[in-house]
Amino acid sequence: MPQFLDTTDPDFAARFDALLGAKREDAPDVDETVAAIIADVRARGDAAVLELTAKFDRLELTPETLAFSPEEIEAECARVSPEDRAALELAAQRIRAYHVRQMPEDQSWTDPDGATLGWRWTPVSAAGLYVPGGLASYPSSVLMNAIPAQVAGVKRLVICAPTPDGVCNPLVLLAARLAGVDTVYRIGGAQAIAALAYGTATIAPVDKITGPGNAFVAAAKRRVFGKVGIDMIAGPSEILVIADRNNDPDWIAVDLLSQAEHDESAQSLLITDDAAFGRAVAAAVEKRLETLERRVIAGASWRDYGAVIIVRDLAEAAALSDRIAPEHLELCVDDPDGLSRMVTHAGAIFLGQWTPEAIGDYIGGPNHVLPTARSARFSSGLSVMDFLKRTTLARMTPEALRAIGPAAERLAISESLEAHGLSVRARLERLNEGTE
Ligand code: HSO
Ligand code: ZN
Repeated sequence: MPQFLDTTDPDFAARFDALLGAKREDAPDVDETVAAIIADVRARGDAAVLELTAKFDRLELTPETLAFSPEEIEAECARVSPEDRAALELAAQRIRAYHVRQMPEDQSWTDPDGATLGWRWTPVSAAGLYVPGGLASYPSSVLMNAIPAQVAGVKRLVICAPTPDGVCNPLVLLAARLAGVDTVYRIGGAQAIAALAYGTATIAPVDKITGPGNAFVAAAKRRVFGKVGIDMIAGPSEILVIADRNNDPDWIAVDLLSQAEHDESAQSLLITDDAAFGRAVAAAVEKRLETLERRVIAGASWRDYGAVIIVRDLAEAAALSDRIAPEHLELCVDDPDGLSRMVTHAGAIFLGQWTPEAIGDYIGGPNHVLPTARSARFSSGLSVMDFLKRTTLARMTPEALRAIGPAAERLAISESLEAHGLSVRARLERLNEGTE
């Protein structure tokens, strides 16, 4: 059973704080190992990558077989059933249509002083997407990472996906192909991140690395940040459902379990203004847990980190939601739009009882790479913007320099940066000579 909290309980504030502060991720300290792996890849390049892949993934590769060949990709994609292929294609199409709208526009204007100013967006030249092996090798995540990069116009898009014992997921390769990925390397772990960041004889370096991974991958991404850009370090999944009594408790139960089943450290929370409904949902979760394939994982998450919170009204629910700043927020209430306007901090909002969060994980269109661990207070989900950078533009005319240059000179003097001031003064003097 999860925790039950009630905002009228005298100890509510303390218990809510404890819930927010609970340390869910017990990431092992692998930083030293990762530092050594990165140093090894930097020093020995392909040889280190091949050795580490043989050691960790039990896979003997050569520089020639590091990447899947076009024929191998073709053969793997042919193994995908027509039904799976159609679903993946629909997902790719919907995710692309959503992300195309995110493309920001360049701007340019001339201000009253005569200065022409603006900015221009350009894509990073190359991006590397990490796709974990094993349980968390999600084709949907390939689409969610690669399509924004493709829409942004990234020229070279590669994937690193470990294939322990040589086993790969054909849907991952199909998703990569649908999203315009150029090359898929069958390598993983910190060695893959190091190869992407620093390059080897076979793997050209990239400028930006995105995608989820285990503790080694996360530590490696942290370490190469600065040499390359990274997206974020994603924590375990979270869902907060705000539901009134006009819902089927079983629907809400499976929504809560949909994120609990990701990870024992995932967190599923229910806020409701009806205590009896809250108890009914908790009972429905227990019932579903009897048969759910991932009952061990989902059960542990629900028991250790799940909670049902009873509030007086929906305004109270919105205020608590903002303190939680959940990755996913489901609003199963009569007026989801109204409630949504009362909420500021959430990675993604799902409005109304016909919008289970799983729609967002796969097919809705918005990205499923979202801020976790309350970071929705200051950050957003993955987008086209993550693969773009902005260059500012400024052009002065003689009149514009005459108008605003003296203030620049003044400020340069105040900072004791003489050459700064002189670079403006030299031009202003020419103008004062009247030759321009
Ligand atoms: N809900 C996860 C993403 C995902 N779900 C992938 C299914 N597949 C992110 O929090
Ligand atoms: Zn999910």
